[in-house]
Amino acid sequence: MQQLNSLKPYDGSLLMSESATVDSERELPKAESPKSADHAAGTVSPRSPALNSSAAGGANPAPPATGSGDSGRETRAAQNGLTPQGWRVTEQRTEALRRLLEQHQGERHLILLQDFPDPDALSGAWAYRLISEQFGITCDIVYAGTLSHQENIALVRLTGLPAQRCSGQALKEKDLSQYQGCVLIDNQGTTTQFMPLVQQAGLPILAVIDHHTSQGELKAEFVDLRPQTRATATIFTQYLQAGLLKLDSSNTDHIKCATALMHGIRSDTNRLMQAQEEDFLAAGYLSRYYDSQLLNSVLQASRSKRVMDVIERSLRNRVLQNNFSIAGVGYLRYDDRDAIPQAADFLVTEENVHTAVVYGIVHDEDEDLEVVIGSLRTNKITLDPDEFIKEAFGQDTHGRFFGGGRSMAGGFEIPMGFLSGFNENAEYTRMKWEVYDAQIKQKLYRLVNPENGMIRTV
Ligand SMILES: [Mn+2]
Repeated sequence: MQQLNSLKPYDGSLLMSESATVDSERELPKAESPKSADHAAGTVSPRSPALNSSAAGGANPAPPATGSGDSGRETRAAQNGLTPQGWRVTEQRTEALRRLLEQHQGERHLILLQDFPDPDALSGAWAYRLISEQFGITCDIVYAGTLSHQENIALVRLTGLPAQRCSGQALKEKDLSQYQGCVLIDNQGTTTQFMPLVQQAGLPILAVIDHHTSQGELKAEFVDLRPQTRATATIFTQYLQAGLLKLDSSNTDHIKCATALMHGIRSDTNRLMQAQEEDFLAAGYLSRYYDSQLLNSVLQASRSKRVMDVIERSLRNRVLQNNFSIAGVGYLRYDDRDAIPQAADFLVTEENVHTAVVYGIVHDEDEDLEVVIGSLRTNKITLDPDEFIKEAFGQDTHGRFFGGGRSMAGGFEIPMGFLSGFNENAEYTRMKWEVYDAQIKQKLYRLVNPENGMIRTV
């Protein structure tokens, strides 16, 4: 892998921002191949032996949800990469969701995504919306932050994915009384600024469909939490396979949604390199419907100049110490915050570097908001990003960590409190950055420096 790294020119076209680190050596050579995305897409071609059994279902793949015998169930379970028991659970949950939607026919629901929605969340929400339409339910998909990664922007633009940004003043003024309930997809309400408003308005949570570890008690009519599943898009694909919505190849919305789900699975499994059997088989099912050219266009989305500039700053400012590459990039706009994980993705490809940490101060002048955002990427199997970030930065006064956890992958976020806010004075702004830069470096060096024996490994 090191060899590949050192020989390979930078191929940045296919980096996913919030996909986690590579956790298995076996997977590395593929991961570093310049054409890895094509390879990954290739794994879902009908030639793949793993998918032949699934393809054998023929042109009418959606099995009836209920009322069939156990042998049929076993076949379908095998097709979905689940044990018969696992498939039964999926069928039961699909039925429970169907009942929920039946009970709420004709209503209007709000689908809440995390503030910085990724393809997994976006595609799952779209699938939910299409499923709900069959029950006369209207869904508005909203997020309170921004779409930052160029691939996510491309996904929404190219597929016409019906998600709306609702931030700042629009968020405060959002009329929630038009909704009868809300739905959380690929999150549990802890990563959306909408949650306090929803609670204030007394809007009931109807459904939570997510694959992150449980983040506390949730009062919802329907909960499908699967921490063992790699992507929410996989869960939704299984709902489709269980008959909740019959995909139709002549329906462009279905084709585009299948394409989005394929992208969702890919991006949450590090281009399928961390996919499990059920993810591959979900992708295999989608391969009958998705538009590979459209997916290719999404993946080819180019970076903005400002993102390129942040990557350049990370290169210029990086400090190498004990195979760690650490770079502060100064200030960047809120809309470009995804440049940070992308810069980290790039720095970790340098020879003799196993871990990269990139951070900067993200500011939103409209909102007068400033926050330190950072991202860690590692190829080191024994380094757990979650542990490392928790160890490096500790907790706030409420005992909350500044990052880590599966929902954050290798990300961290440090509020600036009293020092937050834009200042006209360039000298002041520079000083403020230098203080944060020095403080973060000091905390990281404490772990990076092996003399102290403090590198946390698992
Ligand atoms: Mn996800």
